[in-house]
Amino acid sequence: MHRARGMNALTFSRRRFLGVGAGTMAAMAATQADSVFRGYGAHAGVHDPCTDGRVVRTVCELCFWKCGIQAHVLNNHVTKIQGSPLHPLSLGRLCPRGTGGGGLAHDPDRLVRPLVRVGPRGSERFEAVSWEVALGTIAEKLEVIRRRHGPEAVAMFNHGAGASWFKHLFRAWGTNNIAAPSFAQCRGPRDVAFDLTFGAEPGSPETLDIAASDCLVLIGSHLGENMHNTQVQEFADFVAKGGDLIVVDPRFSVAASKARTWLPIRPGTDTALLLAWIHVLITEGRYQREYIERYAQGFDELARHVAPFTPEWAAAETSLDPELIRSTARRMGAAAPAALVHPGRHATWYGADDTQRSRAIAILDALLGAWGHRGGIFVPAGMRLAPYPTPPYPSARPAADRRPDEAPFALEPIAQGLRRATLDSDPYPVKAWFVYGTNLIQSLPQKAETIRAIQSLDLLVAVDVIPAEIVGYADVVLPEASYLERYDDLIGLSWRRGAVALRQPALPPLGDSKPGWWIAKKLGERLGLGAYFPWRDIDDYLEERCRRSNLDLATLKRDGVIVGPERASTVEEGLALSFHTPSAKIELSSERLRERGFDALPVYRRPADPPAGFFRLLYGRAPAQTFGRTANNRQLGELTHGDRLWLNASAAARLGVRNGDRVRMVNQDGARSEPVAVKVTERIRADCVFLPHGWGHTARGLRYARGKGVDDGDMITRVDVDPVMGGTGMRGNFVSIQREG
Ligand SMILES: Nc1nc2c(c(=O)[nH]1)N[C@H]1C(S)=C(S)[C@@H](COP(=O)(O)OP(=O)(O)OC[C@H]3O[C@@H](n4cnc5c(=O)[nH]c(N)nc54)[C@H](O)[C@@H]3O)O[C@H]1N2
Ligand SMILES: Nc1nc2c(c(=O)[nH]1)N[C@H]1C(S)=C(S)[C@@H](COP(=O)(O)OP(=O)(O)OC[C@H]3O[C@@H](n4cnc5c(=O)[nH]c(N)nc54)[C@H](O)[C@@H]3O)O[C@H]1N2
Ligand code: SF4
Ligand SMILES: [Mo]
Repeated sequence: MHRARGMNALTFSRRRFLGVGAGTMAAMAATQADSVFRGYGAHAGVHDPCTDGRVVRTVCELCFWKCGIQAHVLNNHVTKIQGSPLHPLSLGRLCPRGTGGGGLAHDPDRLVRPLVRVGPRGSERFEAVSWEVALGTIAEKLEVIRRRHGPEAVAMFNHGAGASWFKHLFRAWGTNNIAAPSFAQCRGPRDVAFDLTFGAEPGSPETLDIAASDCLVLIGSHLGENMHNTQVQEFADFVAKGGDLIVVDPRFSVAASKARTWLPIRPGTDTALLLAWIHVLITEGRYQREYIERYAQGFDELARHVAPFTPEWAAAETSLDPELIRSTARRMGAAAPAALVHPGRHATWYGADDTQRSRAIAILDALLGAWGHRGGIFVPAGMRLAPYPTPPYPSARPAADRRPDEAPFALEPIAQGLRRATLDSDPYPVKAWFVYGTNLIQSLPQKAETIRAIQSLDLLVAVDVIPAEIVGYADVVLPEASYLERYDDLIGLSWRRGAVALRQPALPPLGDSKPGWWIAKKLGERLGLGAYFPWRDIDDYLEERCRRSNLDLATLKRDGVIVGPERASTVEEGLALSFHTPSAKIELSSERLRERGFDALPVYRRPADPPAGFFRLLYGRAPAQTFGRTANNRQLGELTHGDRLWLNASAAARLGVRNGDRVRMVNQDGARSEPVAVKVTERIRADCVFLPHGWGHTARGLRYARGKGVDDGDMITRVDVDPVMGGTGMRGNFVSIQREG
């Protein structure tokens, strides 16, 4: 029955999604007239066959940006999803992924029953069980682990808004081993660098005043392929008004195609370019002198440090024209303080110098006066959200992810460090993984290590919505209701004005899937942690939190969001700047780094060149996909059937490879990929290839995605770890291209 619901919705909504012709629409309206138009009073005068008038305002979870959406519901199907006009992150519009949420809710491959493993780990052989049995099994095994090794022997991995219930559960249980690949495999270096420099992170969502900027510099950030909705909307406004766009990318990205200047940099040499830009701004006196004198420390040391880094020096490293390096710096200086070097997001590129490269970006932004100025980085406001009172968490040993002195500036536990501790029990054993909403097999580099660690566990639990690769290794699988079928905790937003949003169900949970809040509470009660879950149900929880936070739950349910009062977020609006660093200033030169034995100012280190016959493997995003999590989504999958490997046209000619040919990659360690189709293009340098991440699924249950494209992770056998914060640089892998057949 549940399958049937999925299939119906699928065929119906897919036609909608692709935009059916008027004739088909009329035919469908005729056959569905009764159910569609009866009771359609809510939008009098507008006949929209996608809905019976029920529109639920809630929050997207097709990625982690948390846009407000309006889900249109017809006969228990989500037929259309639009951007909520009330939500500050969507402003009535969505990215392509967000519109395809129905393809997840109605995915015929959804997990709909709790499962217990019956074959060896990884065999994907399970037996369906009741929630009683599934939760009982987990609780029993966790208790044994606690008795033998202590509560810290449990690690929790997570991603997404729904993880909050489980973070609460495991803090109450007594472990600090809670990590997300979105730190050490993503934004960690950037967050640490901005924190060291400005005493604050650029935030998620990044608080960038893109639309108001006069000059925007994108280093790698491939907006338009990276589809973070609000940024892309502001970027479109910026381009439309003729803003000066400078894009640094070895690939002619979508963003590069909108730029006044594209700088096709030699991969891995960005720090050299950044140092030269700093050099030009300082030696030509084009930085924001008053701002720096007032707010920054370490300027003289910085000026001395960059003196040798002329554009000519950087040209030799980056392969860019020195005059272009000089003129682009002058353009930034002329637009400042309405000039912005995007801090980036996925910053774990080359490992050793990732935090330092991000530091160079932060320093450049400081010289431009970007922090706190209109057209730069605005200072966000939040909204006060009172917690539902629960007992304090027990004290727990420090996380097992790092040895003494390792990655001293990590702001969160590092995911691959927990994997390492699982394998060597140093400083103490890790025996169970509880995995919520992260497909560790694809998102942690060095897949073989991940599988080895998993095979050594006493317990692996996966909470997911579809049978992703990680699910196939779990001992117990807990099917969560999709984001369109559940309440989650209140979602606070720090933005130009603070806001609080509500995720609420548009549909009942599919099959026997359950919302995360319910799963965490039931498991908590079995583990003797009932005092940490004193709410009767989600209504009780939300009502109490809203009451304590002075928010009206009925308004939240109606609008999906409550936006806070106007407040100054830039100097131009009257904001007084303050910096939460030890010196209370912007730290151009970082004493904190120096004290721990790191360079106080960014130093450029030349990356290794690809050996003869090899290309550097670069990876990134495709507009209609989120990592691997949307590959099985029939609506979004219609748009990208797997993805192609970008190869430079002259390199392709040399190799005798034509557009569309299938090739295999073989990396420097001999790892061989499955066959992948080639996109032969002038849009990438000849020393690298590019692959969108998120394909190459192997899980049997992903009937639609399985076997499409290849996983960049299969070629990432080497990582270079950032000594400052433990990020895994994943772009130090080289591949040769071998023709198939
Ligand atoms: N559609 C879609 N959008 C997404 C996501 C998604 O899954 N799908 N995920 C979101 C998440 S979590 C993140 S972290 C972001 C990631 O997206 P971003 O942070 O914008 O991009 P990166 O992954 O850092 O970099 C990818 C780009 O860097 C270029 N590049 C590679 N090597 C170098 C180099 O050495 N120097 C320079 N200058 N450029 C280089 C690549 O050609 C590519 O264009 O995207 C977000 N947006
Ligand atoms: N090789 C390589 N590795 C990378 C990257 C790369 O580009 N290449 N990118 C890195 C980056 S930037 C990031 S942020 C990380 C992201 O990596 P992850 O955090 O692993 O993110 P996803 O791939 O989106 O995995 C999400 C999992 O959550 C499940 N899921 C989706 N919705 C729900 C839900 O509502 N509830 C539950 N319980 N589960 C749900 C999906 O089915 C999927 O199994 O990966 C990093 N690792
Ligand atoms: S950026 Fe797209 S996928 Fe991400 S939350 Fe917004 S609409 Fe959803
Ligand atoms: Mo990310």
